[in-house]
Amino acid sequence: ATLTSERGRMDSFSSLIRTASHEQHREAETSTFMSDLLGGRLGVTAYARYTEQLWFVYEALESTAARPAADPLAGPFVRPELFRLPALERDLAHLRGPDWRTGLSALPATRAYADRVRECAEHWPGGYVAHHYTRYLGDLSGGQIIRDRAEKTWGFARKGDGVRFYVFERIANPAAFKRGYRQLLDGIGADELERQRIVGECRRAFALNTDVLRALGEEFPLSA
Ligand code: VER
Repeated sequence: ATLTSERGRMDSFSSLIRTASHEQHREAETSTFMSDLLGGRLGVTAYARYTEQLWFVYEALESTAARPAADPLAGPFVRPELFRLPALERDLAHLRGPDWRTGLSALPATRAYADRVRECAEHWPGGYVAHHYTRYLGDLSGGQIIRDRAEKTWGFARKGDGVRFYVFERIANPAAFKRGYRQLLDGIGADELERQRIVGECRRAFALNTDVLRALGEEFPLSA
């Protein structure tokens, strides 16, 4: 019985997704831009530019959410307490001033990422779940490390304007939330083939993130 339950846990869909994107997680985490950001080597302009790219991604995830929310497979994942767009907009107003919307621009890599998210939101609930997982579970985990670094590097108030994106005010216990989220993944109403397709879309989501980080790295090279 122990063996079976062990195996059951190892083979769970949430573990599968996590393992499948492990290599790419390392790649994103150790990208030049992220390393420089976490190393405190970038100016606040680079951080603002990064936050701006996130706005396009979350705009795509959240302005389209009504459709996946009404879908039996994706619906349970769509939770208003996760929504990041209002927090991002407050951060941008702080970083860029009240006119932040003027001159907001997506890098080509960001445009491609947002387009793919929107495509999934419209046509493929399973794909939407893959993008949802890749962003929100990451924000609830490593996002906290980025927040801490940003507060220290650029002097934002703790959990205040500038880093509100990383603060989930309506999620009191992130660890418990993540456990619940993984249970949702494990119970997802998708057959084996669809599960594989979702894992594939997760890999694609990571690749799209890495593309954005690479483009940002090119825009903000450290002066030698
Ligand atoms: Fe990750 N992340 N991450 N991350 N992450 C964790 C979990 C996690 C971390 C740290 C951590 C990304 O970048 C970072 C993602 C997705 C992503 C920890 C746990 C750091 C320090 C960085 C960057 C510096 C990026 C760019 C992504 C993808 C967009 C996911 C999906 C998860 C949840 C894994 C799971 O299933 O538990 C400490």
